[in-house]
Amino acid sequence: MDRGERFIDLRSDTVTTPTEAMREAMRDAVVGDDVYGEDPTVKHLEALAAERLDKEAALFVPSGTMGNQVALLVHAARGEEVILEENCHIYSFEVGGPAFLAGILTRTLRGTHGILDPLEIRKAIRPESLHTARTALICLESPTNRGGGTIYPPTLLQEIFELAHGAGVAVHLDGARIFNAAIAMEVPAPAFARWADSVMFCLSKSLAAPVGSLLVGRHTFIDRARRFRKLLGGGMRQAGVIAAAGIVALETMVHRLGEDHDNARLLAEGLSGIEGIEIDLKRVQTNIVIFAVRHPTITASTLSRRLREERVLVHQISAESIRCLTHKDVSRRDVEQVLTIMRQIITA
Ligand code: TLP
Repeated sequence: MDRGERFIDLRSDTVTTPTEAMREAMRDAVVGDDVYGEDPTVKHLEALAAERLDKEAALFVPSGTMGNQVALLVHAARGEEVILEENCHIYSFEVGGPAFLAGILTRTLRGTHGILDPLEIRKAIRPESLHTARTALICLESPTNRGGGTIYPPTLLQEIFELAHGAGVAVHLDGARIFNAAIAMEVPAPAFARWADSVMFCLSKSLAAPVGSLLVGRHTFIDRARRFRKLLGGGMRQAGVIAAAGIVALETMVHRLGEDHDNARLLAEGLSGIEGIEIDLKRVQTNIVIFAVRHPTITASTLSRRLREERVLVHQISAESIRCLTHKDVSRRDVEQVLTIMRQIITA
C-alpha cells in the first residue's frame, strides 16, 4: 500500500491538476487582449460554452464565485430580494457577496438535501407592494454541494422556472457541476440549462481545468455581465492561455465523469458497511459523498486527522460530517485503499 509521498485528496474536485493535453493547449494558445475583445481563444471557449448549454452567449470568468455574483448584480437591483436555499454556495460560501456587492436581501428557504420545494418558493415570492422588497431572482444550485450532490430533475426546474416567470422573477442556476448532473441523469446539459435565465458552470472542478468558470445566458444578459465582471476586477488580458485549457476540459473531460460517480458510489457503499458511519445512499448521485460519524469513541475530527496521517485528505464540514469528492486524480484503487484505511482506523 506504499503510495510514497502521494496523498489521496478527496477534499474537493477543485484539487484536480490539468491534463497533458491542457498544458499543451495552454502553451500553444493564440492570444490577444480580451478586455479589447481580441482574444480568439477566449472567444472560442465562450462560443463553445454557449453551444454546450444551448444558450445565446457566454462570458469567461475567473471563478464560480465571480460568475454567481455577477449574475446577482445583473438580475437584482439594490434593495431587491433573492430567494435561495439556506446551505447553497451563493448564500453560505461566497463571503456575504449578495449583501456586500449587490446590496440585496437574501430570503433563504430550507430544502431537502439542498433541493427547494416549488410550493415553498411560490409562497416566498412577494406580491407587489409599496412596502416590501421586490422579489427579483431565484437561485438554484444543481448538483448541490452541501446537499451531497443531489440534482434537480429537469421537470422540477421547469416547474420552478414557469412559476418564477409567471411572477416576473428571473432564475439563476449555479450549475458549478452541471455536467456531473447531465452524466448522472443521462440527459444533455441543455435539458437543465433551458429552465434558467442564466447558468454558471465551472471548468476547474470535475473537468480539471486549472482556472475558470463560465456564465451563460442571453446576449443582453452577457453584455451587462461583462460590465460587472470588469467592475469586480475580472477583466483578464491574454486569458486565452487559461481558456485553452477550458476548451480541452469541455471537449475531453465530460464523458469520463461517470467514472467519478462510480467511484463515489463504491466509496459510499463501502462506508455504509463501517460501524459508526451513517450515510444516506440515495443522496449519492454524482461525485459527492457526505457522511456522518456517529461512533462511541471516534469523532469526525479524529477520523479526519487520522486519515491525514495515512495520507488521505477529506473535508470535515461540521462537528459530525465529512465530505469526500471523487475526481480524475482518484482511482478506483485509491477508493478501495481509503476504505481499507477507514476500517483500520475505526476498528483500531
Ligand atoms: N465549491 C468549492 C468550495 O467553495 C468549497 C468546493 O470545494 O466544493 N458553486 C458551487 C456549487 C460550488 O461548489 C463552488 C465551489 C462554487 C460555486 C464557487 O466556485 P469557485 O471556487 O470557483 O469560486
